[in-house]
Amino acid sequence: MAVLNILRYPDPRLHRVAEPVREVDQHIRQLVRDMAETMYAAPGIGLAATQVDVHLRVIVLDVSEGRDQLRVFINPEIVERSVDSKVYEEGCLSVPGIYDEVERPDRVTVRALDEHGKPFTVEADGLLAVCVQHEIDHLNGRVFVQYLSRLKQSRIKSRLLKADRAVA
Ligand code: GNR
Ligand code: NI
Repeated sequence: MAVLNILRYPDPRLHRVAEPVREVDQHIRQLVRDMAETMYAAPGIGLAATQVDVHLRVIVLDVSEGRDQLRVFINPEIVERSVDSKVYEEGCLSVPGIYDEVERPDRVTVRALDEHGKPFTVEADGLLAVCVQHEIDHLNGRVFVQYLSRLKQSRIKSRLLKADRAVA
């Protein structure tokens, strides 16, 4: 097991589009374990492979209170979205210290493979719906700040670049 390094916005690698997993094998299961360890250590409620510079369609997520209900989504697809939307204050491990409101469909139905390659479907609402959409965005090279105004995006960029310079 290993805690992996998380890329920080505005790293251009966060905008790569992840490739579908061809076969859910031991290599993928090891990636899932490392991603779960990284997510719990951060701590965060979700993590997309893109954030650890692996450009495969793999997500781990745990929105439970007890932090004991890991969910794994491989090659996730949103097959249905609700017409009604909801605004939620989002954050991201790749955009530390920044929180802002994003509007998304309130409920989504997601189809994916689990860590054994078995297909499943989940109807997500609440925090799970927010988080799974946020993670699928990462796989498509999209970071939540891209829903914000240009002005906010450029302020966030300079703030994070400055913070990174301060620790370097
Ligand atoms: O830990 C996380 N919290 C969070 C809060 C509100 C909306 C989305 C998230 S996901 C985030 C972890 C992360 O960056 N996943 O990509
Ligand atoms: Ni994120």
